[in-house]
Amino acid sequence: MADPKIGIIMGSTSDWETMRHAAETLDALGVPHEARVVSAHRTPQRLYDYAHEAKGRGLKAIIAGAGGAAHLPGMAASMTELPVLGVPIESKALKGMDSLLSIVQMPAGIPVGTLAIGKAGAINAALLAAAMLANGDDALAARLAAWRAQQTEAVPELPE
Ligand code: RP5
Repeated sequence: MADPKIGIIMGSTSDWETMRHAAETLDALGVPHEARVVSAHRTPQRLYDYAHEAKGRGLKAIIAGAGGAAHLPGMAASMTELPVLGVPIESKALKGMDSLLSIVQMPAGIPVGTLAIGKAGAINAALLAAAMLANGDDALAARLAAWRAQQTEAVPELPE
């Protein structure tokens, strides 16, 4: 995608099943984005380069998904001034509680905006990133409002 504004990174290809929901939500809102596999422990140099270059390449926020000992969002946040939104991936062993606590419990000084575990977190990270961009983009603000109105209209009054 040309001129991406949001970078979606994840620790493994196995995270894509969750993180694709962030990408699809940004697609629906017309927000240019990119997706990359960037592991804090398996590809540390790739993470270093990505985080250090992100702002200069024109990205406005990073969505980082990781599972288990999920240090990717915090490490990324330590190396960029861009806002970083963390998505805890639902791990097999601990159902994502490990990922959640690893991401949310950042010591004071380097923030990571932490979302819910799994698909809901991925979607909400995209919505939050879009809302940040919408502060300076009236057309995007209108698309975001329309997306929410459509969601409201799609909720039936009766359960069946
Ligand atoms: C983390 O380890 C990734 O974010 C992923 O959620 C988890 C497991 O990775 P794989 O073993 O499936 O590659 O780094």
